[in-house]
Amino acid sequence: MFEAAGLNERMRIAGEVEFRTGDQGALVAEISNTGGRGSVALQGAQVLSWAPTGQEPVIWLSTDARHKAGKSLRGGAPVCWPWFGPRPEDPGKPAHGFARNLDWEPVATARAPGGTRILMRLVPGETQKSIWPYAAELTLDITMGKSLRLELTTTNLGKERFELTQAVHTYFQVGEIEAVQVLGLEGRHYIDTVGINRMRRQEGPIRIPHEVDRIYLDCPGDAVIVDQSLKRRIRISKQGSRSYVVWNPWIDKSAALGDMGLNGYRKMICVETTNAATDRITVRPGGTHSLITEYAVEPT
Ligand code: TA6
Repeated sequence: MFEAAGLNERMRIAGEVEFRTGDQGALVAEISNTGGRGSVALQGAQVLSWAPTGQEPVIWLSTDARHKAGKSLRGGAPVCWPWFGPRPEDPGKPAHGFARNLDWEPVATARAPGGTRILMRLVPGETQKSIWPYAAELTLDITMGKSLRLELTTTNLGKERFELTQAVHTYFQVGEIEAVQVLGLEGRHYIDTVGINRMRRQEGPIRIPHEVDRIYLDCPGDAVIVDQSLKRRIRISKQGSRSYVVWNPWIDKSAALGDMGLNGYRKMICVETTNAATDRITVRPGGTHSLITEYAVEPT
């Protein structure tokens, strides 16, 4: 659908944005500026990497990640849309919707105060409408530099309102999972989806001593990943979302997934900015909804 040469003719920024086939075989926009560097795949508009200057990578990507058309790479920041998790009406459909498996259109690139900006766009076609019968446009406005800002905007182009659940399903790199805590969700209720779904209440910071797969509810504020091993904190701020998902597959689920790399689970944690479970969004005809999340590294 898109070729690097044509994209570079229209949107290359010398020394800052270059489209090429990346290390995993995916067509990516490579971004580099004084604040940081990274890459975004056209498939799924998936951020595959991001490292602020002078920092270890903040986004984790599996060592097993290899591009395959129609399948999201393990890691990065996949966009789950227009549903999060299994499709309630039809669990047989792909989990996490179809947006992450499709090629998005790069619309624009630009230098920006926060770094480099790239706008990507997806308009679901007839195939998608056969399983999700609505007219919509989805854009991801990415600003990458010292921080990483992702703005996911849905526009309802049709005559019927529709409901959304969605996520920016980001995999964060950590030094050693057992030296990690997540702050900001203390006292919140969550749906524990490991085994049978159960509602629980978060007592103190989140730690990861086993498989964790939780949807935290009524939490519009920041979350902070405290990594004692890499001696850094990753602050996650957001707008347009009242829920988070915290996930680590641990050993058995990693083996079942088969693409987490050797002990990959020890080097990652997903803290996903979501509209999930009861945090559902309704978009009326002509209306829009934006899910915004921003990541910044702080010293511990
Ligand atoms: O966000 C957590 C989760 O829903 C887990 O249950 C697990 O399925 C994970 O997403 C990865 O899903 P994927 O479809 O990318 O393998």
